[in-house]
Amino acid sequence: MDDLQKQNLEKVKKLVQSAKRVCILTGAGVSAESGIATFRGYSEETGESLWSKYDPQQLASIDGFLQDPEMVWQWYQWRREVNQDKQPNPAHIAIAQWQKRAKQSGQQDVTLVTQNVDGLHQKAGSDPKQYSVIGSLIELHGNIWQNHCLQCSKEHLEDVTGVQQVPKCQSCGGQIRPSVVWFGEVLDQNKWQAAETAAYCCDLFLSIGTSSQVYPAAGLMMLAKSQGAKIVEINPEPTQNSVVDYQIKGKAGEFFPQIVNN
Ligand code: BV8
Ligand code: ZN
Repeated sequence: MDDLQKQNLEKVKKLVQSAKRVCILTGAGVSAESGIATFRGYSEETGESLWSKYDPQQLASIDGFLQDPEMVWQWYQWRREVNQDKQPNPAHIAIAQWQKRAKQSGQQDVTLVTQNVDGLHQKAGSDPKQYSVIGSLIELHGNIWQNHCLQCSKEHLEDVTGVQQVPKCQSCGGQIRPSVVWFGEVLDQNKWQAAETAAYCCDLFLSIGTSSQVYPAAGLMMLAKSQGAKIVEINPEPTQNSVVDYQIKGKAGEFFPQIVNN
């Protein structure tokens, strides 16, 4: 690690200790060391990213599902199958432990906003709240382990392991779909408002493992900056975000525990 990186790391450790309100935004990169494929860019652990092999408009959009429900359903069933045994890595665990310490001490608010749908933050102990209270986990893009009816939105609680046909809703006969936010769909307004509040009110914004290309999540960093927050990015491939104050060029699982466990 070069001297600038070492200096950045020391400065970020101090920021973490002195911050009052922290907003953490994570993306697929925080789960790469758990063996879950990212969407863009390259990850040592999982090689080629999903969007280099599949078309997101076909497989992660509402239009794609309406066009070919079976194909989209089966792609999500494949993703659930390959990811069902994946475990949280040191980054997920360090975030969850920091949140717990902060809640116990009452000295800091640490709110976690994730774009990830893999459920690993929750598995690591971060606490999802549909309608966030400060210090919890906000799953902006939903959760791949949950399903609901496209027509009446009723939750579908049946176990769908191995189900290859699109299940039918028991209430209205509609189509069951994964409870994730697809391209072209609006985010849950309560979650989005909670995420905006966390970014707006924080004095430290940590962007971890995201390519910052998907909106509106990618706009949270700018919102935090506009209110004077310090911006830290942890990513082996630094993004073009010009508002980043401290760039930690490295893996989340390697660097994040060093930053918060001191
Ligand atoms: C919406 C589904 C209102 C779940 C996903 C404004 C401007 C431009 C475009 C838009 C805009 N507003 C809306 C849009 C359209 C669109 C959009 O943003 N398009 C982009 C691509 C231009 N947004 C939407 O449609 C959103 N809806 O805004 O509603 C509306 C409605 C209609 C019309 C207009 C507006 C909905 C967005 C949600 C889409 N759903 N997924 C699923 O199947 O997973 S997006 C998908 O990308 C995932 O959710 C993912 O989380 C998300 C973001 O990707 P990242 O998490 O950043 O992951 P990525 O692979 O890209 O990057 C990983 C990074 O990790 C890399 O940088 C890599 O270097 C790094 N890394 C690798 N290893 C490590 C690491 N980092 C640390 N440690 C490591 N070890
Ligand atoms: Zn229904």
